[in-house]
Amino acid sequence: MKKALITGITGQDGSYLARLLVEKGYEVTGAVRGNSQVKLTRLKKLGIADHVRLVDLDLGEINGINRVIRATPFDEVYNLAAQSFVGSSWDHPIYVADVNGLGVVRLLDALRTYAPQARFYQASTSEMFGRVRAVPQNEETPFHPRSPYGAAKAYGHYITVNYRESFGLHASSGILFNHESPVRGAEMVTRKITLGLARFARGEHVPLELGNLDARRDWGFAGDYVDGMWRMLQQEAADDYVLATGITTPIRDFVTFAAEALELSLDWSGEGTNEQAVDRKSGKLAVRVNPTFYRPAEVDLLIGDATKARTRLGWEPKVTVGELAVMMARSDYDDWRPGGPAS
Ligand code: NAP
Ligand code: G4F
Repeated sequence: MKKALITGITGQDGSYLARLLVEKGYEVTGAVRGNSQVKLTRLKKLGIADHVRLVDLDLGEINGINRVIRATPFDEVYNLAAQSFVGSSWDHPIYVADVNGLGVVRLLDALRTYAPQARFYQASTSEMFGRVRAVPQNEETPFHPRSPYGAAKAYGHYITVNYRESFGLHASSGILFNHESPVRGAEMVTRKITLGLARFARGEHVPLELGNLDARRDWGFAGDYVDGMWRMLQQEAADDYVLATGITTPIRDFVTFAAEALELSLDWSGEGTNEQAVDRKSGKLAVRVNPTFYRPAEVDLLIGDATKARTRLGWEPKVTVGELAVMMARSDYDDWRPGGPAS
């Protein structure tokens, strides 16, 4: 039985990856911060909470990392833990650098010292491309991060490559474009949209407030992307791979897809900060722009080229952005309870 460690197991990707590995017969250990406060909501929703062992580990604390790595001879270590919300990274830039950047080298150095045989996956991100230098973006595209989050993740990526080249670790970096699901963090735009519109469709007519509707993202389904992570660690040699769908969609269109899934018909008008959408049936304001959700620097366009992953890993994304919006909107509609949608 293979043994895997997943940091960030309480997050969206951690939960889906844990389910995949348990289904494949792995013994899964999940690293969590402070056992008394552990959020098991997602693991429970995916039916996996009772099938994983939890250990205490914070990426900011080297002693805990060393203890966990020394205690068990892991075959595979997936580093999914991070402060993952780009929007708040300007408020906590040093903490984000510590966890998302230095946290990676803490883990890599523990592996180098105590478990050089373990295979390592680093959760890198399309956010590193930032102000994109090429369209579409692939493994060769230079980075130009636009946020403290993206800058910290770029360090995490390069130090993963460096430990592979310096010490021969089997360390791979997955440059993943946005991937979503019904357990996506409520602060991310897709889930914010599906939660807000589900509430509206249930009759609570509170307008959904969003920022930049013109930004475009390459959105896939988290369940497909964790399969790509696993495939990377099954290769004989470690490497870096982009995972993406190759389709880019403006935020506004994701709103429309989710609205249609809930049988809402939106009438858009205005531009920039005056843009809004009214629900034709009720005549109520359903969506409006609030500039407080604009970012100090924006990533305007992401569209990935996953040719390398397709050809070398045999990886294919299966869920389209339209299907994703339907899946998420219906889930939030079904889970909605009076007084507020489930988060
Ligand atoms: P998520 O839902 O926000 O999960 C993040 C996880 O990291 C949570 O389990 C969180 O634990 C944990 N964590 C945060 N700070 C930590 C610390 N100091 N020490 C240990 N654990 C800590 O994120 P996700 O969407 O699953 O993404 C997983 C990873 O992929 C992240 O590294 C993210 O940056 C990266 N990524 C995500 C996407 C995407 O579109 N989803 C794309 C590219 C890359 P708590 O539950 O205690 O908060
Ligand atoms: O959903 P978002 O917050 O995701 P973002 O910034 O692309 O980051 C996500 O994907 C990255 C991969 O590229 C991950 F590395 C990262 O951890 C995270 O999972 O925002 C998407 C877009 C942005 O352009 C933002 O300005 O949506 C725009 N947006 C417009 N209104 C909004 C809102 N974003 C949020 N969160 N909230 C809004 O009201």
